[in-house]
Amino acid sequence: MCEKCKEKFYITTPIYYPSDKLHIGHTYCTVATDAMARYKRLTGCDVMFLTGTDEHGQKIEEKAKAAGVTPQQFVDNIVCGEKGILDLWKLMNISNDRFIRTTDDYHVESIQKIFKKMYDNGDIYKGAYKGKYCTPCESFWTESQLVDGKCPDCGREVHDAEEEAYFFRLSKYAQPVRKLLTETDFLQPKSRVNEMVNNFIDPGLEDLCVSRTSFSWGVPVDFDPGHVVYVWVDALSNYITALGFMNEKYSDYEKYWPCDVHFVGKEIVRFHSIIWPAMLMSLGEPLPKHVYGHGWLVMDGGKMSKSKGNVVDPYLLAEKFGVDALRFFLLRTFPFGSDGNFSNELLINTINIDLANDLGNLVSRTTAMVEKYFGGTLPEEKQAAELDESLISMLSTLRDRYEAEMEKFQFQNALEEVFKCIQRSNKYIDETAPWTLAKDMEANGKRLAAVMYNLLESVRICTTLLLPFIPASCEKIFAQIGACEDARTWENAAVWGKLPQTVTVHKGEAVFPRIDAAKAIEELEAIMEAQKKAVLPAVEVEPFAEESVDFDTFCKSDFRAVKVKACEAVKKSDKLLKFTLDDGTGVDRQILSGIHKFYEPEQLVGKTLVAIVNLPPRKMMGQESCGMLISAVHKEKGEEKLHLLMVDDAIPAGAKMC
Ligand code: ME8
Repeated sequence: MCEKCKEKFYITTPIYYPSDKLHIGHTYCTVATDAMARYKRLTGCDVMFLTGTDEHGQKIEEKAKAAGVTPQQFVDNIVCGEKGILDLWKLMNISNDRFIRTTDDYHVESIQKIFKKMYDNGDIYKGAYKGKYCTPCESFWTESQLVDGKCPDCGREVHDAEEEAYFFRLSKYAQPVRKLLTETDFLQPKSRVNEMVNNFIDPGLEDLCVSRTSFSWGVPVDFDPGHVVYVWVDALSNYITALGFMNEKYSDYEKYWPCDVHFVGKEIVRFHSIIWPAMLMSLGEPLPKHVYGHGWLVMDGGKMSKSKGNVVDPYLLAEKFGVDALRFFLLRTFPFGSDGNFSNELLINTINIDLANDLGNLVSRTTAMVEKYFGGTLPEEKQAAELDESLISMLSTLRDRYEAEMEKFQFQNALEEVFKCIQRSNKYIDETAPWTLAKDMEANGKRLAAVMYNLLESVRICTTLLLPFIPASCEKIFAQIGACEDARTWENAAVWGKLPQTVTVHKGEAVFPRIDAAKAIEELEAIMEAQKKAVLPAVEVEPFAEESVDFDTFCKSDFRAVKVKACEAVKKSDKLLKFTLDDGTGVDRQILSGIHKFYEPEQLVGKTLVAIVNLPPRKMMGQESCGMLISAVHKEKGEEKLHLLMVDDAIPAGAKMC
């Protein structure tokens, strides 16, 4: 087909905030988009795959200030620096055709023109904004949208904010957008439609504040200095500015717009399915065909986030298990539309079961047998048998079943279809028992050659369909089974018999070696625990009590200096130490304290401590405790720390603390 006649396919990921290093959750969306783009290229489409970075906003401005650099230096480092976003996409073998940064000059120029066009057509007007603002999310919220008084997206504190601002007449587009969501398949999966309509459109769509004056790191509104364009107007427009909309840098807008699908995480579906179509309606431009809101990768039930210390580093996993294994795991394990709970066990099991056992074994057994029984090259003459038919028919129709799932963005199901065929092929080895046939080559040589050929054909078809997911590994497999270019095409994935009859195999290294699960999990857990600790605050103290206590009540507590005469561990207890104390009364006082984790008894003998002595006596492990020793407690890197309050030894036993 000539280049011009090729079907166009335009697909995007969200543009990422370069505020922190990206984690495996971010990688998920980009890998899915890459698989889709590679699949469409395989089918013969002319694909435009766009990704990029969303570099403006208050959060970046604040982070740069805290780091003592300019915002531009700050984002340059996260985008282009070592192990930055560009490096990560290179590592993950992401095949994007274009990369946009919202700080690129051509994008800035387009944004100013887009803003002006909507202002000129009356959809943007000047007003004053009062509301609740969440700084990390850069979002204004109305009182009714808050959840327990906090930001509905991230759950953090919001604050009152008021500023002169421009507004976009989002309310004007409520009905057309509602129609788009409810009467077309624009927003997928379908389950996300109700959420948008019930939570955002039907309660009343308010006009949207689209400029800010409280910070300056953004695209300036060129006709009103002091205002910068709201970061979401700036960010969403990337999908058209990157094609050359209202700029001279590119000229692909006519060719690729409207977009076939925007892949986005579920928390930003609101921006893509309500604000974005409304903006395009205002600009008089065509709407994207689909927005697909995928689920989150969660860990221990919560979204991964750096502040929770539960992020998983894609560099670490790719280094340990290989890029393809990681790409495969992400799309094979979780249905794209739902949340998926990440765990190291799941990752390693998926690699071991699907890649090492099923696929890896099929390839290595097949190539090893062709080498062993035929010196690597199959003979021309073969003998078919009825047993082959079910395998051949399952493999010849695989492409259609796979295609149906890929067209719905159901990666997990598409891979399931492929792996059913791989499992079927492994079963075919057991059914045909080549090692038995090989015992009498004269009688069974032709039959054995047919069995081997069928296995190689199965591998070829499955590998072609795995190309979008594990491209580098597929190349290795093709080389091992001797598949030439022609045998690797989409067309031939639905045609049986495309490997030459006298194909030569080249058995190589195992493409997916088996992982020692217990060892790998132990190593990963140790690394992740260390990472978790590294993000915890160095020192954490208890929040101060909010309730005040009146002076008389406070004075009722009798704090005294006490001297440690003896100290020993309580038998059968890991925690308790028993203190014999001189409290100045002439009668020894016994106090038990659960601090053995922090002190050995011999460290404490002779010390002057502080105890509260008028608490009612308590029994612990059958022994009486008359009072409580006072300690300072805090956490360091999440670990509890305790220091007994020790005072000057010159203070006599029994002295009152007041
Ligand atoms: O939202 N699992 O950028 P972002 C799955 N700049 N996906 C996840 C995830 C997880 N644990 N964590 C993040 C933005 N993501 C905006 C987009 S588009 C015009 C502007 C996904 O860097 C998230 O859902 O915070 C989103 O789709 C993408 O990563 C980028 O997130």
